[in-house]
Amino acid sequence: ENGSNGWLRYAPLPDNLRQHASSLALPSAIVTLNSTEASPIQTAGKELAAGIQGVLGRSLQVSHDIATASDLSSSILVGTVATYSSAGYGSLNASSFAADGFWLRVNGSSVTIISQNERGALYGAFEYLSRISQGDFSDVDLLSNPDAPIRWVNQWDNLEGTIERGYAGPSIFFSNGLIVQDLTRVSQYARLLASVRVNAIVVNNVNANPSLLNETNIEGLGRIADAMRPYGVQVGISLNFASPDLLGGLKTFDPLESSVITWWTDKTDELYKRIPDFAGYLVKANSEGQPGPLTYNRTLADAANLFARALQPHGGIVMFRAFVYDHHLDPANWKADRANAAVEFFKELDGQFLDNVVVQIKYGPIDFQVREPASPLFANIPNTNTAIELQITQEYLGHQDHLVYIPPLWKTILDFDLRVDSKPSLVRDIVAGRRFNKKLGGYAGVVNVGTSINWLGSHTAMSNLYAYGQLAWDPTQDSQELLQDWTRLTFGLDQSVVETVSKISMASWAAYENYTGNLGIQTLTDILYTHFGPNPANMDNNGWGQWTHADRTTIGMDRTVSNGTGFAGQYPAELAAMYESVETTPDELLLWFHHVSYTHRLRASGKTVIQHFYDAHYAGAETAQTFVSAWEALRGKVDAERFEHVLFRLKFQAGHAIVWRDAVCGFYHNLSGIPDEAGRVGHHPYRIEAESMALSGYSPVAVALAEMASNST
Ligand code: BDP
Repeated sequence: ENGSNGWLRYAPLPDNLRQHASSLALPSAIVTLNSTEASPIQTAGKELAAGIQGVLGRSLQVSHDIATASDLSSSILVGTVATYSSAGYGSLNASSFAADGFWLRVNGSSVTIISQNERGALYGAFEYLSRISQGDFSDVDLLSNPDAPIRWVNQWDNLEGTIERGYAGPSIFFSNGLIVQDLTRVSQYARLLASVRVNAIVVNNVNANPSLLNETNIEGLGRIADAMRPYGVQVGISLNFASPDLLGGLKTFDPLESSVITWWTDKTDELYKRIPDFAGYLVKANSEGQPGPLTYNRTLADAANLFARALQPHGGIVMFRAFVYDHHLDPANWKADRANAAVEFFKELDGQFLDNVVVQIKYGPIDFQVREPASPLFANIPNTNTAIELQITQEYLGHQDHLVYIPPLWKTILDFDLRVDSKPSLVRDIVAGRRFNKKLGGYAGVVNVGTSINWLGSHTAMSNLYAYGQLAWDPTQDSQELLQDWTRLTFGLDQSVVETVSKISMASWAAYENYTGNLGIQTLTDILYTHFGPNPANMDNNGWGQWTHADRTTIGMDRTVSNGTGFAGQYPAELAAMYESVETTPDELLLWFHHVSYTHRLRASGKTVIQHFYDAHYAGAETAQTFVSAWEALRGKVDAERFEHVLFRLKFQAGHAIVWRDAVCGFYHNLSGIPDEAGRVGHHPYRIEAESMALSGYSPVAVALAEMASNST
């Protein structure tokens, strides 16, 4: 049990359920209505056979020729609306199927899986397998359509094989500037993605290397696409905007220059020649040192449309990132608020993007912090297709060394009502295209799996990938129910395992927020590179605009219109008014929107801000300690290999939560001089200081953030 199959283990059912299953009339054959080699329907047939073999120990034959299929009333029939009717089964109401949607009917021993396109049938097969893997053999008649057409993942893999913000080893795609030869893991990854209905992947870093577009690498991308195609996962790439210059030698990358337009058009045609179902481009421009159209005084829309025109004849799309900002801001000028950037750049371009452009917006206005308000950009470009960018790789959330189940955070954004024109305007309805009548839209999740055998370096982190795909398909699903399905599929059906994993996971985001950064102050981490351990001191003197604006008596970014950076005014009127006032801003975002004294009292608890900091950090760290004992109680109920692996990480997290607690509490205690009412801060109860340990081979060194160390060393 090394985790390589993720949640697709098809583990044998426990004896009682197998016995129950053997008393039922179950399908005895599989018929796939498509004989094309490597089509998703063929994959569905193979997957069904393997799954049923694993779960029930029965071998079923797969046939493509209905005439020889034993008995259809006890078969699993897999096909599309078109192949179903041409095979003479009657006609289905094609209009009730969206692209990628499927119909699954289980009627005793007859199982029917029909879809509009091929990959939909594969999704239906995975749905059936998920049910029987969890011991559910009941009849069902389910028509399931996706909420949004775009359900992509992004990998931030570099051509030399490293991964930006990847915590699970080197790339499965690239090595030494080339696409790797053995793509076995790439197709296994496609299998995992298809099982949660992800339909495309961007394989390289948004900080893109132009040589991905050379001839050898285009051929390599073709091999990646071939490896993923049987799972219905289309391939796209990130572009370096300056490629016509850097790779093409044109000495310009002006998006309106005809030589540049021709260069991109030819490149795009070349890609489609090798990869006819190529998904499209992802573009990061004029952000964090990346080249972009602003160099030539062209707009971001000029840039996006350049690619849109090249892709349009082939049916491809451009995901154009809204993550555009200046990372050389002057910390002394705190009103130059990075949070304002996306709306400032994109609002005036609304309506100028072509139909196959989608603006990809990070969920919050800054950068994947532990708590952010929903990005106001979702409300400001009603005439533009949009997608939400979420992050599965735990960049600011403890890498994969801390267990943080993220869907509850994502839900605060997806379910958030932006009240555009004082009408219901949930973020999930905006990105699905419903709210503003757009055809395109959806989800992009930054994943960054690596060569680690369990994909993300942590078994439990896989729940985030699982739930990401499921929520992109249907964002109204319950985070806890998704987690429980994932747990049964991953660790088995023992109820105590399901309850424990559920309890830990559902408590994890709140705990992490408690020990790393409260009241909307963001994750108080090192900003300059690692984004891992605590470094509250660094929050105010960086050029990256992730500021807390803390001094000896006050803290928080005043983002009001009246006295602050004006950010609150980027929201539609009702919300702008709510965030403008300290009285109506929800406590969890207080310091995101307001600059207050440490002794300001919170509305809900009546505690002061500083006392809330102390209490929350102690509470969060204490919760993290309970994860260890809760997991330890499962010894013997989870296979030893994964049990120890998870335990090791939970112990690390428990310790690191204390480091976080003491560093952040100590820092604000020193800064404000305000004592902790409970008398804990500065005394470090429960902590074992380095001085009291017997260690050999170590010598004391001064530590830059004194609060993180034992007596400053
Ligand atoms: C930040 C990451 C950086 C990415 C950037 C992005 O720290 O590595 O390149 O976002 O999303 O969160 O472009």
